[in-house]
Amino acid sequence: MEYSKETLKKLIDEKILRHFGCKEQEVTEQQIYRATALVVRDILMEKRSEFESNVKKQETKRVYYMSMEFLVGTSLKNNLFNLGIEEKMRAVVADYGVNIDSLYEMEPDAGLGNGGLGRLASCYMDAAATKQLSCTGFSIRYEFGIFKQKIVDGWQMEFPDNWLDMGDVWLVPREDEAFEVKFDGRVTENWENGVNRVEYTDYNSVIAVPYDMMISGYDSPAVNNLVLWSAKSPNRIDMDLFSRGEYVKSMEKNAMAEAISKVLYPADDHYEGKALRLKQQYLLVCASLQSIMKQFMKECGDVYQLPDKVAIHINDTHPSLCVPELMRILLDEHGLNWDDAWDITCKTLAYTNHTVMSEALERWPESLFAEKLPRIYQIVREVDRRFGLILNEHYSGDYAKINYMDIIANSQVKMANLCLACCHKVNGVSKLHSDILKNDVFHDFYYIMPEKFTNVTNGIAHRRWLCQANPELSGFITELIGDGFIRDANELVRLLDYENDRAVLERLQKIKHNNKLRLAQYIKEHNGINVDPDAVFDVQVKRLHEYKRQLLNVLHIMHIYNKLLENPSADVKPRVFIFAAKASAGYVMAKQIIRLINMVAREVNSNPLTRDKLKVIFLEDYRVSLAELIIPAAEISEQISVAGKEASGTGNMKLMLNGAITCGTLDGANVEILEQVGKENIFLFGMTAEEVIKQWQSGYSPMDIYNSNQDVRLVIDRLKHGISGTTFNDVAYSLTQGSYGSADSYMTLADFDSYKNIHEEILKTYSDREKFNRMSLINIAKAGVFSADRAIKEYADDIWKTKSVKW
Ligand code: 26Q
Repeated sequence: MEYSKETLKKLIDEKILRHFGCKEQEVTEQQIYRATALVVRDILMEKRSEFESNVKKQETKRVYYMSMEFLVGTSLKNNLFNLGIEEKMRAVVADYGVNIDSLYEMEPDAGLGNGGLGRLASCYMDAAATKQLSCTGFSIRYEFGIFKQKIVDGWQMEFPDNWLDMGDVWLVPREDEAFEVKFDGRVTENWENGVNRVEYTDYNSVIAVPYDMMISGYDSPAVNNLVLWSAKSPNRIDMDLFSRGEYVKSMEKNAMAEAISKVLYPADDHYEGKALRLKQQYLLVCASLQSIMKQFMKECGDVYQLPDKVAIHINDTHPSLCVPELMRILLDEHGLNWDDAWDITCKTLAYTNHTVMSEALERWPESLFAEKLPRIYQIVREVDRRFGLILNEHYSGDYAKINYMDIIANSQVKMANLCLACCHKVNGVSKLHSDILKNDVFHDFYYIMPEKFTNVTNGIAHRRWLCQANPELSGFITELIGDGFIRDANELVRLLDYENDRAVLERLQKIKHNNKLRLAQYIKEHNGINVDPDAVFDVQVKRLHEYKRQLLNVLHIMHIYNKLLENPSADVKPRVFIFAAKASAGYVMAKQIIRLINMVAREVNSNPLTRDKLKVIFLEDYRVSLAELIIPAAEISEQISVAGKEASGTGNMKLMLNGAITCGTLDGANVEILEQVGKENIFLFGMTAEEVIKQWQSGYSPMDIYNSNQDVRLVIDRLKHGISGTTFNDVAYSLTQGSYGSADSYMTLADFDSYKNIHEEILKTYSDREKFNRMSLINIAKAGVFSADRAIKEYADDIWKTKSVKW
């Protein structure tokens, strides 16, 4: 259905009257925001019902994307854009005297994720809907998403993110589709006439209530659902306790049940065996699988056909309880034998790995697992026993290998091994990462089941990250090559026709300048600092982690500062180094690094000798909507992880698409960016993944670098002597001495010189603006392969074996 401006206006008027009982004259901006969102929601709902009936008619294979995180960001602009009614709606709200941009600013981010993995899930939902796939996302409706970050005296402080206050407009509660989820208790097995009857008693129940968030495709009839589960207590109060006068205690159980969906764990770097996290994971898996099976039984009814009709994707190991839970359903509820149940489970599930860092691989304490999920534990034990037999066949006598590959070993349940043993496909998220999985981390699995391993390089929602975040650039590209790139990002290569067109290159520079002005304005408002929009904007935005090496960036800035102090009148192009990053709340070193960046900023920005040539900005509370402001203004994209550690990176793709040039190591998807743009259009430095391993094995000694490299020594000594009155002895110690005998684990000092040199090269190149602009154009032109549309098609074709719904 087409919506005219008049219809939209009428619909909003109705909402205002019905929901707020007021007329146009009395309405507040916030009420207009809500009314507008509700009208958009109704439009989506109508489209969704149409799309669903086609999915049913065509018996399309359904995909379910299970993820503990979906970093949705804001929805109003995205939905209006995808529905093709943004301009109309702008005019409608203007009739109320409101600028639609101020409605956009009012909307809180749905911060239901930490970083890359969560944002990837959201980008994929967008692409799947655009590609007309039937794809349902499942996650948790955290009452509090990723914390709000404030910087106080250089320190990160965390505050709760009460997003539901305003963000709930996009959620449609479905109390009628709630499911029971059971924890704790005891399991007994009885063999009756050759049938194993499992009895589960003394358990504690939680009710999982779904909330639907609709996700529309761009210029597409498809509207899919992101289903978010909320935990509710089954009994409002415990009447036994209540009647005994224990009023407060009677409420306690409620609170315990409802705590499950209270808050997102803000760690994305290391895994912690917390009972509440295990319960969150089981809530997601158990409720989602019940919902999937209910739909499937209604539409098909033959469990043996499950793998033909349903694909379930496990986004990292966080939802890996899908393996034993689907087994449980098939065994205990459908009465299948083990072999058939296992066959169906393996063929239905696929798993994406997002990390090679061993501290991030999930391992649950066996006792906790057995206590919280007794039936699931029994099933995992049996999977482990049978997998052990296979391992014995292949690696008989090699106890170290078998121990490493076992699902249960040393009183731990290893979730990645469980996924590898079961899922029919396992993929890494960039070519390099997938190679490392095959050749190193999971080599012994690859050896016995090579057919499972595959690669799908990550992708990003280019419509959000280019068309919506950078409308001026997007508009200019449309002038040059038409608007076909919005649907098919590969069309961006046609920009190469303008590679030597002076006017085009200058216009690109002008657009970048405007975006820099917009960011400079924000910096002025939030940090109280004036930055020169003609300076080079050098950007590192991502979660804070040692392996991502924000420390290398800030040490190098300290070095530039030293050089400037030696020669304050040097004729160098001014630079602004921009950081934004949240650290996991318990990650002490990460927080120290944030403090260091802020203290360096304080000193550098206030020194009259240097402040016109060098500025350092730390923008607090990095989130999707802030990324949408920073990325279009970036000229240099810092992707400087130690090679071999960053599985892919997706910020690198977003920055490239907006014309920033990558300054990076050969890590993750940077390798594929190089492949696209060629070595003349990227600033590469540092050791390769292989060199990192070699150097590590041959005994890496950062102290030797400290002793022999004066630039390094000056910077590290400065950490010890203090910056803006604060010393950073722990940071200096970890770089040179290190605890547990591992100094500079991420080889920051080893790559220092190479990093310093590449930055000199960057400055040289920037002084030839035409050359730099051409590099920028080439980066935009070659970013098409990094669209999530490409990635999602690979998942659909190679892993899920599903097709677009025809229209
Ligand atoms: C695990 C257990 C307990 C609590 C938290 C976690 C947890 C949560 C989130 C562990 C890891 C994460 C997130 C990881 C992540 O974002 N990885 C990134 O995924 C991106 C998408 O594939 C890649 O581009 C990045 O390279 C990778 O670091």
